[in-house]
Amino acid sequence: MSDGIPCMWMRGGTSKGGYFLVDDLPTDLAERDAALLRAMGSPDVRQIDGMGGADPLTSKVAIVRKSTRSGVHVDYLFLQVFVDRPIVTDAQNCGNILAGVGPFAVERRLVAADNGETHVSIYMENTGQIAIAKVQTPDGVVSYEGEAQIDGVPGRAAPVSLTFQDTAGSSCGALLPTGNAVDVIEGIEVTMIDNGMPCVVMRAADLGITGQEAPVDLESDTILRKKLEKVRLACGTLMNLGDVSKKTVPKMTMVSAAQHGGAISTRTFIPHRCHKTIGVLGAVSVATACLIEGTPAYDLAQTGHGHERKISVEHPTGEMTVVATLNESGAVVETAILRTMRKLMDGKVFV
Ligand code: NQM
Repeated sequence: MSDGIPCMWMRGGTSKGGYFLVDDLPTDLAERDAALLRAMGSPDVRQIDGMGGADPLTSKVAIVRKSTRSGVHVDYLFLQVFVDRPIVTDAQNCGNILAGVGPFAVERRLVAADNGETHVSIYMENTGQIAIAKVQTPDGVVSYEGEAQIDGVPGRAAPVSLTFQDTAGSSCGALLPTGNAVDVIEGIEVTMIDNGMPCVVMRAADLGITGQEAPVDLESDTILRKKLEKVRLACGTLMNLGDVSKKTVPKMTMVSAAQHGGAISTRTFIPHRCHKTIGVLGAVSVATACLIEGTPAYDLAQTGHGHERKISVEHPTGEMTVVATLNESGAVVETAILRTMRKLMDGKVFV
């Protein structure tokens, strides 16, 4: 048993995980990953001997440091700790855990708080891009209480708005890594897209589902899961992600017409569990696909008009609205999303 590693446990959006200062973790990466696996209780489907919640969405880590980059407050590295395999990967970013990074940075005094609202600029190390988080800091102290509500989380909390610019090609090198709005893989029309998160977007109907099924039912559909994994492995290479068999990207989103007044309806595998909602940057990428003519999502989506579009992405437990700003040629140049977060525990985790 170690002397314990200082950390804060937070809910960030619809995810949950441990937030660490880089200096509190071993510098040797193998030692660091071993400590994080032990902290979460992985590998074990129940994560009974650790803090993880037996779900990829609650087995996440943020490592934060004061930034040396000009105009940037903090650097944030996201790590996904697999639940059932001894793997810790930095191959994806996470916009939900990002929602807690600004408050954590203020709490740990990496950023001086303003009276009212503090704008924290965050360099996302996984993708080399910047996000701005607006954190509520009345009297210079982080407030977790508030009236904001996001689907997938009960109750209300303080809002954190996240703004992203230049997220196209975050991990794949280009918004449409194959250069096409649509490709046919394993007989399915797909859009391979990366506007902050590598995603494969397909029509639900082409996979033989309605797209309104509950995640638990989709997870028990072994034929669907096999098909999705075949498509995913093929797309991973085409998306410049290499062999993705041990990676949590690309995400696999099946779209259908919106049922509740939104722009589009989604069911997303991340990639082996079906998301109860949808990831933040995943939603940004899917919303972007809705705006590109020729994609399987384009014809199904209701995206409105004008330079600022509010794209409500429906998911199994509600919706997530992506506010997309388009330039003169109709390309998405900025996106914003509302999240909430909450500090759950501040102390030490024993590994
Ligand atoms: O897409 C889950 C989540 C995420 C990632 C996942 C995320 C994002 O909901 O930015 O937030 O897709 O693995 O936390």
